[in-house]
Amino acid sequence: SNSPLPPPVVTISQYACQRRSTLNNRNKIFTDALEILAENFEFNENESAYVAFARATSLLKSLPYTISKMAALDGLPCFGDQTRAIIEEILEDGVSSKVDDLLCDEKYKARKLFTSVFGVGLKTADKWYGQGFRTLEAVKASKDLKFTKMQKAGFLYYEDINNAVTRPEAEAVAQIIETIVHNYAPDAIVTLTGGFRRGKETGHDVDFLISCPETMDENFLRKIVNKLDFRGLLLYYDMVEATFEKRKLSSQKYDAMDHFQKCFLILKLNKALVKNRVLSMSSVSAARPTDEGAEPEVKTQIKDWKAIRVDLVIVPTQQFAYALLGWTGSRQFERDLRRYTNHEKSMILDNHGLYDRKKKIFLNAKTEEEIFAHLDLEYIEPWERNA
Ligand code: 8DG
Ligand code: MN
Ligand code: MN
Repeated sequence: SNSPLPPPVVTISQYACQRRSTLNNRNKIFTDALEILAENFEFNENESAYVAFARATSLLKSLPYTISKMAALDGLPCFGDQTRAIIEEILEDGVSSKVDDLLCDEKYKARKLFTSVFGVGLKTADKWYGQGFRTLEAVKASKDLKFTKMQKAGFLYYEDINNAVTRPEAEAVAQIIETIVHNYAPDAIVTLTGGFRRGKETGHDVDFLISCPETMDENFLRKIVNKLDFRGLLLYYDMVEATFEKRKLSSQKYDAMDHFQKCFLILKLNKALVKNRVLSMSSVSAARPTDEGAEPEVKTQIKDWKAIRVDLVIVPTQQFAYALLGWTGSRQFERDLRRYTNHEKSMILDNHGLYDRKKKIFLNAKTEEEIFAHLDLEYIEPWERNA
C-alpha cells in the first residue's frame, strides 16, 4: 500500500546539550516562576522535583517561540503533571499562586537572604533560621555566632558582591589578570569563561582559566595572588590546591568539583579603570578632562572601587578543552552533557577528560569541537549553552 508519508516531525531532545539555548528566552514568564520553585526544591533537598523543574525550565529556554496554550506542550519532553500545572496557572492568571506563596514564606525568604552572603551555604542559613534570625542585621549583631573568614568577607563586601558584575568590569579584571600572568609566564593563556563566555552582560563573578604547560612552577598561582596583594587589589582569597586522585570514575552525578588548583578571590576594582576603558573604546575619548589646571582634589566619602568575585583556575594545556567545556556552563547544560554522555554513549565526562567505558580508553581533545565530535553531538556554541 502507498500511504502518504507523515509530515516531518521535529523532535526536541530531552538533553540540553542537543538544543541551542541563546539568551533570547521567549518564555521568561514561565521560566522565572519554575526557577524559583526549582530552587526551593533544591533547598528542601527534594532532588527529583528539583531535577524535573530544572529540566522543564531549561527546555522552555530553548524554544524559538512563546508557549501560548497548553496544547503547545504536546510532544515536548521534560514536562510532568507538576510543571504543567504551573504553566497552566500562569497562562490563565498571569502568575503562579505557588510562587506568590513561596515569595512570602518566612523560611524561603530567610534562606534566600542568608545564602546571598558569600560563604553562607544552606546548612548555615538553616542554622541561623532555626535560631530565630530573620535579617542580616540581626545575624551581624549577634554576639554568639562565629563567622568564617569567608563569611566575614561576605558581610564586609555584601553590597558590591550582590551587585552584578558588568561586562566592562569583567574586561577590566581580565586585563589586570592577563598583565600579571604574562609577566610571569608570557605563553600562558588567560581565558574568560563562565557566564560571560556564554554572552551574558552581567554575572555574579568573573571566571578565568589559566592554561599552562604541565611543567609550570607549582607556585605560579601563589605568585599571581601575591602580586595582586602587592598592588593593593586583593580583598580576600581562598586557595584550593590541586588534588591528584586524577579521576573519580564511579561518580555518575554531576558535581561542579574538579581537581584543578584554583583560587576564589575578591578583588578591589578601581571604578575609574572601568570608566576609562569604556571611554577609550568609544569615540568621545578625546573629551576626557585632564588634570592640568584642575581644582585640588577634594577627598570625599565616595568609594571609588568595587569588590568583585573572581575565580582563577590553573589548567594543564592537555586538559584545557575539557576544563573550558566544564567551566563555560550553564549548570544545566553541564548536567545534561554528563547525563547524555553516561546514558547515550556509555562514557564518562568530567572537567579533566572523557573516558570510553567500552573501549576502556581516555579520549584526547584539543578543542571543544573535538569533544562534541567524540560524543556524536552537533557543536553547540558557548552562547547557545544558556540552558
Ligand atoms: P554567573 O557567574 O554569571 O552568575 O553564572 P556562571 O558563570 O554560569 O556560574 P558559576 O557559578 O560562576 O560557574 C561557572 C561554571 O563553572 C558552572 O557551569 C559550574 C562550573 N564549575 C566547575 N567547577 C566548579 C567549582 O569548583 N566551583 C564553581 N563555583 N563552579 C564550578 O566546573
Ligand atoms: Mn561565573
Ligand atoms: Mn564562578
